[in-house]
Amino acid sequence: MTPVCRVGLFLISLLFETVCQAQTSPALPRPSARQLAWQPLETTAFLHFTVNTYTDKEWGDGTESPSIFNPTKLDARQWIKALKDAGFKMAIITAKHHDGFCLWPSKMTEHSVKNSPWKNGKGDVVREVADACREFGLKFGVYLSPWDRHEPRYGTASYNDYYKSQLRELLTNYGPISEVWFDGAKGENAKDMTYDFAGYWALVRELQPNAVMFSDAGPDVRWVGNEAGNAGETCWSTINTEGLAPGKADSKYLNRGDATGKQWVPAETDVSIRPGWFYHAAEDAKVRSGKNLVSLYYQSVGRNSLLLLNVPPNRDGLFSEPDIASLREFRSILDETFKTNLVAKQPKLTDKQLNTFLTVSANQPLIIELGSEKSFDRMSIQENIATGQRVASGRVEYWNGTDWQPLQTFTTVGYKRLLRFPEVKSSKLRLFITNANGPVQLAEVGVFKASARE
Ligand code: FUL
Repeated sequence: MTPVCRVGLFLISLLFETVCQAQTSPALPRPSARQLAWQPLETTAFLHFTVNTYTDKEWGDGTESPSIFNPTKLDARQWIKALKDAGFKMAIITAKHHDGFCLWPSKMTEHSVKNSPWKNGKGDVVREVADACREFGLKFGVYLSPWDRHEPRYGTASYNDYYKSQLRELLTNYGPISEVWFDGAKGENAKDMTYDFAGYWALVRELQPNAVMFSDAGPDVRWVGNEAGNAGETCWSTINTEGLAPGKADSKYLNRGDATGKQWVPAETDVSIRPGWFYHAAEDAKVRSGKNLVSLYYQSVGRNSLLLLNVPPNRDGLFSEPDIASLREFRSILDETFKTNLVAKQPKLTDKQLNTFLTVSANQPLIIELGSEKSFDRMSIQENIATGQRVASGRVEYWNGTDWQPLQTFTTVGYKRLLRFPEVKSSKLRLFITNANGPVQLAEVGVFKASARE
């Protein structure tokens, strides 16, 4: 072929590709690189720890003396190892909760670990957690409460400078930060205060461009709308953020997302392993069981969300035994359930890669062969979300030897949809996408037999 022909052919194929793309891919919102890296973390942990751990409160009022903070056996390696063993991929520490007490020796205030008896005021909880995360290969994130009940500047414009200076300390002194959590909570009688969120967010982008930012409605990650561990059965990663702000968002809207949303802001499901967010000895017998945590996994990760499970360190500065036991059982059950994908190997659909996919149009049946008759009761479906989220509804059927039988219907898929149904025996299934925003990029399909401990 002459070079001219080759260039001609190249141009034609480029044109063809462009036309095809224009036809098959309406401009759907897509995740940014940082959101795309965040979504497959699946199980992440929250660490709520502050003076409340010693006062037995959930919200401190800012008058607590730093002298009460004394976690004499504090061992962040113990926390992070327990999380690592349970398959968690990130830990987020409450560097400062609403009481204003700082777990790191901030230069901006005296209200911090530096005036506590712990390590004679030389300790830094944030550093210990960041180091342990690095050692065990977890990502690390920080929670810095905008609502501050201790700082006298709160309620004046200069509080925004105070907050930004603290943010700068956290974002520059502790290595890579993967998530910054902006809590929208503010008590009813709190002083009036307009937060400079635009300024806070710009600072995070400048200092830690790979970090995702959480607040009720993004910019990168949104609240799931409840603290019970329930993502919507329908859960779009898209919403319209206009008019929404931290502390000002309709929780039902956040829970389900919006099929017509213009911004990609996936839901994060934050929930505690105990009734409270902070450690209370009286709740030692109320720790969620491993089985209960597995249900949370289905209700969050299995509904296109991410699980942010809070495990609060106790007064000694350690995870308590019941919490560690539940975490261990949680992972052991999940491992057993999802160990063997019963789908006969299909390049693209069972290679655990989201970027290799089958393109499926609405109502075009997809046969999923199991190779021989198998017993199963769980199914997993994933889209290639790098190019957006498309599935709005679908159904699955199984072959009973004579006929196709209904198995389950579902709505959104996105990153991952997990289906639970009573056990059936069959050699093949049939999947229909019944409604979608365009040709679906079906990335992964799994069929499983759940652990008897679920
Ligand atoms: C809420 C706070 O008020 C709780 O104390 C906790 O930190 C939770 C994760 O967010 O808004």
